This record gives sequence, C-alpha cells and structure tokens, in this order.
Amino acid sequence: MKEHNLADLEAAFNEKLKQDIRIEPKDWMPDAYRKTLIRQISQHAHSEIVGMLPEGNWITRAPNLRRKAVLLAKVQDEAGHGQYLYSAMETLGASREESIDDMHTGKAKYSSIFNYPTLTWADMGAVGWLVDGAAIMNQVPLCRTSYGPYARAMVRICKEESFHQRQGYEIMCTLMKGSEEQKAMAQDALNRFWWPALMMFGPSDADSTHTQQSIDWKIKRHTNDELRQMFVDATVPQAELIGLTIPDKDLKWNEERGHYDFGEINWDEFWQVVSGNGPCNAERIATRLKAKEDGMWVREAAMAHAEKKKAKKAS
Ligand code: FAQ
Repeated sequence: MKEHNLADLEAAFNEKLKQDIRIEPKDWMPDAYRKTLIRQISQHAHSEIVGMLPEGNWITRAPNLRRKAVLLAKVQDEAGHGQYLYSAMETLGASREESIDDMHTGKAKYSSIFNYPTLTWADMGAVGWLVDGAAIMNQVPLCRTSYGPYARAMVRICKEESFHQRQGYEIMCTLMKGSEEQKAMAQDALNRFWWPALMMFGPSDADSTHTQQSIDWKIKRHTNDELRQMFVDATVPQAELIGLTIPDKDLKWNEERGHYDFGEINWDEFWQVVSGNGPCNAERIATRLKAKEDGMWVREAAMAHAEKKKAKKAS
C-alpha cells in the first residue's frame, strides 16, 4: 500500500474513533487493532463455552424441576453467547476452528474463573450472583466498544446475563432464609468464589499489558481496576442485605473515596490459574477435547450432506 494512502486510512480510522462511529468489518483498521480484537473476542467466546461446564455439572442434580429448568436455560444461553462471539470474531477474518484448537493447546486463554470446581448446589447461586455479576460489570461498557459486531453482540448478551445474575442471587436469598446448614453452604460458596470473581477483571492496572492501548482504541471503556472497584461497591451491600459475610478482613467503606477499600488479591494464584495450573484446567480442556471428538461425526455428516446438495444442484 502506498504510504500516503496508509496515512489517509489511518486518519479516517482515528477520526471514526474520535467521533464514536463504529468500526465495521469492511472498514480499514490497523493490524494491531484487528489482532487485539481477535484475541479478546476469542478469549471471551472460549470463556462462555468453557463456562458452561461448572454449571452443567449441576443440571442433573438441581433440587427441583423449576431450578433445573432455569439452570438448563442459563447454560444454553451461555452456548448462544459463545456462538455470537465466535461469529463476531470471524468477521475479523479469523478461523473459528483454529481459534478453538488454540484454546485446546493452551495458546489461547479463557477466563480464570472457570477453573474452579462447583462443589455444592450453593455454588450455582454464587456463580450466577458473582460470576455473571462480574461479567455484566465488564460487559455493559462493551456494548459501547468501538468494533460494531462485538458491540451489537454484547447488547443481547448483557440482557441475558442480567437474568443470570438475578437467578443466582435468588438462590442465595433462598438458602439464607433456610436452615443453618443451608446458610453455611451459601457462606461457604461465597468464601470460595469471592476472590476468584475479583480476579476475573484481570491483572491490576499496573500489570495490565493491553489496557492503555485498548482504551485508546475505545475497545475497553474502563480499566481492570475501575471495573473491579465498581463490582465490589455494587456487591457488598447485596451480601449484607441477606446476612452473608464477604471473606475479606480488610474490606471497609472509605468515606473519603466514596468506595470500599478491599484486601490484596493473591496474584500468584491468579497467574498460576491463567497459565494452566488451576484446580480444574486439565479437566476443562479434556472435557472440551472429548466434546470435539464426540461431535466429529455430526460435522462430517453435515459437510458430506452439503457437498451432495452442491453436486446435485450443479448437475
Ligand atoms: N482469565 O492486559 P490484560 C462470563 C490475560 S464471560 C484469564 O489486562 P485485557 C460469562 C489477558 O488475556 C468471562 N486470562 O488483558 C459467563 C492477557 O493475556 P495475553 C469472560 C486473563 O485483554 C458467566 C493478560 O492476562 N469475559 O463470565 C484474565 O486488556 C457464567 C494480561 O491482561 C471476557 O472475556 C482472566 N480473568 O483485559 C459464562 C470479557 N484477565 O493475551 C458462563 C472481555 C486477563 O496477553 C457462566 N474481555 N487475562 O496472553 C475483557 O474485558 C478483557 O480481555 C479482560 C482482560 C478484562 C478479561
């Protein structure tokens, strides 16, 4: 490409960002912008799909028919979110198949949170309330992200995530109105999921490699620490309202800042989980690989059918 053309294209791209006009698939964009989006959207899509596993674990053991129907619908929603996001990623020229293989080999990441086990029914409450709660906090601003297909996918996803968050909180409310054992089970789930939920927002701003550039490109609208603080501020009163205790001795309302102060995250644990050494990383990848192998015959049959139809049309 001629140099002056490239400069014009870059200027037009920057002007669109400045005016908050969405970048669309056929628009010119810098290679690094495209690469960052493919990385983030694919990580997001993989998270939705792997995120089905900890809750899928409880569908057959839900305590009654209503709980089972709701949980089933929620897990199906997550599959849908994965599909929208893979489609958004494909508009950038990336291959879904390759991207999924990258996740299987550990080259592509997915959210750290899904590498923790779901040990009791109360974990379904904690996951909906905290994990979907954190996901919404992060994703509502992404409805205004600069890349059109990603922003539009986020609108529907956020509507569904907000139902997910409420169903999780409702499970926690019900348990907290129950027996002493049920209350203890809810508290135990909060104890195990609180810190991993805070880790979902990513490394602290000081250690985040991509935040500044992504904010300049209006891909991210807030930093990791800003969103984490918003989540803590919104969630602590919800815990207090139903009699749960946040497992953080340093948690304290700071009148001057108008925010909660909270304790230091165990970053060593975070990086261990991100680099594949969390409690369930190996199990999650093995389950996804098995699903790929088990579904191979369906994909092969669909391809053969499509070929046959094409040949028939051509003859
Ligand atoms: N886990 O420089 P930054 C859901 C990586 S959806 C694993 O700060 P960035 C719905 C990061 O990729 C949950 N890796 O990166 C649901 C980078 O690695 P790289 C998923 C993480 O991109 C609910 C490195 O660390 N949501 O839960 C994590 O600017 C219930 C440096 O980090 C999204 O994906 C982590 N937590 O900010 C489903 C939202 N954090 O590539 C089922 C969209 C960071 O350099 C059930 N994504 N890393 O090797 C984002 O907003 C951003 O990508 C962040 C990270 C905020 C996650």
